[in-house]
Amino acid sequence: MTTMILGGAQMGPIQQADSRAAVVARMVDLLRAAHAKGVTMLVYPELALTTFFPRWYAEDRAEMDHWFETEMPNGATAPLFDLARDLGVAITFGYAELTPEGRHFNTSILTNRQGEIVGKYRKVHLPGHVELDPDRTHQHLEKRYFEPGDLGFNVWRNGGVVMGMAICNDRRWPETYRELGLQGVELVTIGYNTPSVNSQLGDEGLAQRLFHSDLVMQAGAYQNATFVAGIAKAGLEDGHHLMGGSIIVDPNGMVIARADTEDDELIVADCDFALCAFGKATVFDFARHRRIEHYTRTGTQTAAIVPR
Ligand code: CDT
Repeated sequence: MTTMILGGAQMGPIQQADSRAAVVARMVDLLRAAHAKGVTMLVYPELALTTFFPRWYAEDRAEMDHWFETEMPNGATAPLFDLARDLGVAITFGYAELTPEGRHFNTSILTNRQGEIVGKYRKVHLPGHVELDPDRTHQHLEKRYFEPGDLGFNVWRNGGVVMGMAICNDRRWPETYRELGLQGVELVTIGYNTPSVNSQLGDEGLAQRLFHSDLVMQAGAYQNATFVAGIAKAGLEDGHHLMGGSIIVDPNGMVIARADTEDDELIVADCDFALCAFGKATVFDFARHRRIEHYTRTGTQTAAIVPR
């Protein structure tokens, strides 16, 4: 059975003025620290190379194109890919992707331990809004700058483990985990940038936002008998606070590693993927217990239809 030392590379804030080279240097430091602890799979946050730019409004969307990568790897990220290959550490991280056709996605990639990209995911559940919203305390314009991912939820066998990716807001949706669970996922990696304040509910409070983050990932892990690594970009970024709370969750839904800072911080967990097999063969043996004849709404209906 496969075991793996899994690392989560939480990242502190990235300011608008920070160069890609400076950010990649921090990622390289985290990678070296992870390797020193025996990590062979390292998870970085969503939009790991830049500030969380969707908080800024630009009337002309093209003004934001400088935050996007047109190829991956590229000159700026080459040192990270090179070191990951040399150390034999598989990595996953998020970035803004601008395709040759001019399409914009919130993307993450997965490499194998040879430093080759083996998987790509484009964020499906884009939160926020399209137009400037003066009623919010801050903007969250992902729906303005990205289109919904077009690749769906896929898994890849990587280092003997069935891995799938999701990005930030995806973690709040049970459909994310179940789509991956139905492909036998054993590790779901999720990078996130979550503001500490709800722009539409100021008194919600950080404790409740952290609780919701834990809640959804622990439930997703348990209900699909999979490990989940949810890794934050945290701290005061361009005057806006992002929450931390990175965790690694086991297939029983238990948190087995947790970050306690809002800075660059490595968390590590020794994962025995045999743990996934028990849940997948018993209470969450989908083949025996799922009743798809009663699930048609889930795949065909978006909004709730409420009886009058
Ligand atoms: N990056 C991202 O998806 N953040 C969202 C914030 C939602 S508030 C509009 C999240 O779910 O954490």
